[in-house]
Amino acid sequence: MLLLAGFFTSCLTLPGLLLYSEAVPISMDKTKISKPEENIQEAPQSVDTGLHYDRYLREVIDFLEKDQHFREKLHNTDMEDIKQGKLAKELDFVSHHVRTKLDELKRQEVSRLRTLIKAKQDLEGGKADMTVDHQALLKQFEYLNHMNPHTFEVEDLDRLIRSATHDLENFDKERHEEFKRYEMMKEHERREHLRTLDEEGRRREEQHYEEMKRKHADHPKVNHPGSQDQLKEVWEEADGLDPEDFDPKTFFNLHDTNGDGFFDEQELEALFTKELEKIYDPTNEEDDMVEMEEERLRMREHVMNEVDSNKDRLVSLDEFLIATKKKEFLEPDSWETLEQNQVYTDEEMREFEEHLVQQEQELSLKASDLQKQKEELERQQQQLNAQKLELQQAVEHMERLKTQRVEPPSEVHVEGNAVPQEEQNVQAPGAGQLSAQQHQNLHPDPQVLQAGHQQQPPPAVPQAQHAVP
Ligand SMILES: [Ca+2]
Ligand SMILES: [Ca+2]
Repeated sequence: MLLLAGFFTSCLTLPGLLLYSEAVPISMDKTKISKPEENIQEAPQSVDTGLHYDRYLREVIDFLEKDQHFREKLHNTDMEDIKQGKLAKELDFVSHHVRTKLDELKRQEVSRLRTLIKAKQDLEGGKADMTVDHQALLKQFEYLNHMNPHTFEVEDLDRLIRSATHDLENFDKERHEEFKRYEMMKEHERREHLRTLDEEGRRREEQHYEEMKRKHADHPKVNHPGSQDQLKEVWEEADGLDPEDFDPKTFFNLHDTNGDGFFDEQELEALFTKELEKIYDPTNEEDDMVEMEEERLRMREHVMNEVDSNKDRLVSLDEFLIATKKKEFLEPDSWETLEQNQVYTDEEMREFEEHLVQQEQELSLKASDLQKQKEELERQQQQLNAQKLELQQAVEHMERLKTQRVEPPSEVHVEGNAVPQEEQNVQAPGAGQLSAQQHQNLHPDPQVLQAGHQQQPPPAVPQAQHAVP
């Protein structure tokens, strides 16, 4: 039973969006998509959830399902309890072998995260001598307990389940928001473009825009997603079967591509391709393929809401068969397509544009701040240069004074002054006076040192010189 895996992989997101739209020329990463053919053989395999920790998530689930006890618990725990963390506690009863393997998976994952952090810092040009608080950086990854990087504990499983559930549940919401921003940006750019045109150009552009809108809205009737009419069309056109023979159970088995007994989100979305092709053609200027994927998402959400009665984000055969008996299945309302309603309100558009203006202002403010900083630095640099020049002149002046005044006596070496010798005091009686002088010489004013000293060399200095080891 792959309930947990099914639960997570049913929450399919970006990859699911793209899997059935290979011909669509939108620039997104398709490398993460696992091919449906690969899933057909053997036991059903879980599909990429689209989460950045997808691999870790799937490996943990795979290993847990190898454990007899855990598998049984999984089977008998309902989804709400799983989300509440009841299942995680069963980890304590999992076999030693599986626990060891989980520890290993966690260590690998922590090490992968560390590598990521390091790579990110390298990219940002982090300094070598900067001490990096890895612990603090690891904290941002909430799906494992970073305080204990070595073993996989109940808390790790609990965190993993909670994070994955939360992240996946919010995925659709985020995609809708992203799509809204996309549409507003498109409109904003259109308006900006209009501003650059003269009156005649603007008139023509507006006319063209309206024409494209009309063209896009002109398409064959779209069936209500999940209705008998819609599924029958798939049955007839995609499966090449006789509409007279339409049988819901056969239909279900045909389109449960990975054979796990459920329609997951990806499998549902695949059912809408026929409908979407009525509205969208990638070769048409008026058809936006990003909008097509939003429509696919809307359709899947609608069917999931109607049919998935236990809310596990999977449609079981039973749920499907019950739905096919309902009035909405047999006599559906018409489906309101995406272009029939603007996805953002005028108020939202106004806010969006205000935000853009604000961002621009912040950027220019930052730029002028930087310019000021630069000017200040230049001013300081000039000041420093001037000070340096003054200093240089002073040194040169002193050098000149030195060479003019000093006739260095052959025996006297100024450097000797720097040598303090306690023994000298012992060796030479009455050297207290000498010592005081030496002391003075040890801490001289460098500017008067040489001249003053050489004018009146202390009598014992040459002697002291000889005592230097
Ligand atoms: Ca399935
Ligand atoms: Ca269900």
